[in-house]
Amino acid sequence: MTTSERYASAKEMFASLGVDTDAALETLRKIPVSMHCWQGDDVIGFDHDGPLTGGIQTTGDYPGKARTPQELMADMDKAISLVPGKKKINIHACYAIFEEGEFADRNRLEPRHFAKWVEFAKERGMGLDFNPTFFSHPMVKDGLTLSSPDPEVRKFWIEHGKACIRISQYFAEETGIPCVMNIWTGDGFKDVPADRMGPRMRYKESIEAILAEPFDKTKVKPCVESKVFGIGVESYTAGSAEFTLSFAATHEGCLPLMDNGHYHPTEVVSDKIPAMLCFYPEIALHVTRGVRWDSDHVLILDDETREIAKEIVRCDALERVYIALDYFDASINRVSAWAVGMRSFQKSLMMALCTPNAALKKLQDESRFTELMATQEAIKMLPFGDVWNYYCEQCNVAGDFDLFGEVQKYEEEVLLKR
Ligand code: RNT
Ligand code: ZN
Repeated sequence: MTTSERYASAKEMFASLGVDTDAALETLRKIPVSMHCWQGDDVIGFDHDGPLTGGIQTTGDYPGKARTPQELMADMDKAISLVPGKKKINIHACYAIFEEGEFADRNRLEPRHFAKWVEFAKERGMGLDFNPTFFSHPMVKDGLTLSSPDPEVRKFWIEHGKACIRISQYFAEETGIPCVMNIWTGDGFKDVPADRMGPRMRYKESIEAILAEPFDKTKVKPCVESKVFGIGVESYTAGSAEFTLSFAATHEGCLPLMDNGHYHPTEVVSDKIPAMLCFYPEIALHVTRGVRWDSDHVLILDDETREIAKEIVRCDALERVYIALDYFDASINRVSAWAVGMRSFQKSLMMALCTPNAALKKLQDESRFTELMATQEAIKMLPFGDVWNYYCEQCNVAGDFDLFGEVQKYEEEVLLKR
């Protein structure tokens, strides 16, 4: 049977449950998923020679990592060619691209230092998301940036944040697509703090100072990302869940960003999404896979990934949730890491879109819980794979079993020659 024949049969099966798979794929094609540039070089960037520091860590030393903007962009292009549907590009301030002999420190960054990224995005018809980089830098003093007791340190990082707002506005204006700008710092303490509120008050004031930089709220979407702990800051983080949630709730135009690696292991972001949508017009996500902790493993098609996508779809919130991926595995082929992660989230979205959500809601509202459980279990066995394969074929990208071959070829021809 051909892929189309299989799809035709699957389509009939889904239709008998009231699901229009053609419409689902049409929607899927238009949902932007932001691909993070930092998977390509283990979160290093181009503005320093040092290691990754500041509460996050990559592990592994797989050959072929990108060392220059050209290499990173080429690798991203390869990954993009393996991912169906609409993409956005997510970059960090440390990925500034300087002219030969030029350098600007983080607090002096200008839009022109990102002109090549704008060109890259525009040529591919994609939007750009942005992140100030509050790590891997000598002005991170004793692990602190925006919450530091040292006013000079705070000033430096506030200037960096403001510069990033201007760059984000430039991205939005150039691409015509809003730019999500995410503020995450690793600020915190390894051991029991003597003052928990002081750093948070300073953090609050610093973010307020950054957001005082004028910007168009329809173009720039500043976010605050929370975290329960980081490497070396196990006992306390300034940007805890309550802190960032309350900050976003009380500062118009600022969105809460949830990274599903940043909570206690039995907390799930899928359940937080519908709670937050009751209050926030828009929210943002970093989708990752934490294995026992915030390990940033490559996204796969696991239960929580599916559940996150389900909530976005069944809350009818595709226009209200900004989806970005955030993980970094240095132990495997990085192009494959991007492609597998992006495809996994798109598969999750596809499955959510091909689920008879209204019928299931009705069962719940009518308290038909036995039938609900039996039906939800039956849905798991529907021929989603036939729909996915057809989608890949329609989008002219490799099917799941061809993906590795494509990556291997690129590895032999390009990555291993570095
Ligand atoms: C770290 C946060 C943060 C970073 C990126 C690189 O735990 O998740 O979002 O991963 O900014
Ligand atoms: Zn994150």
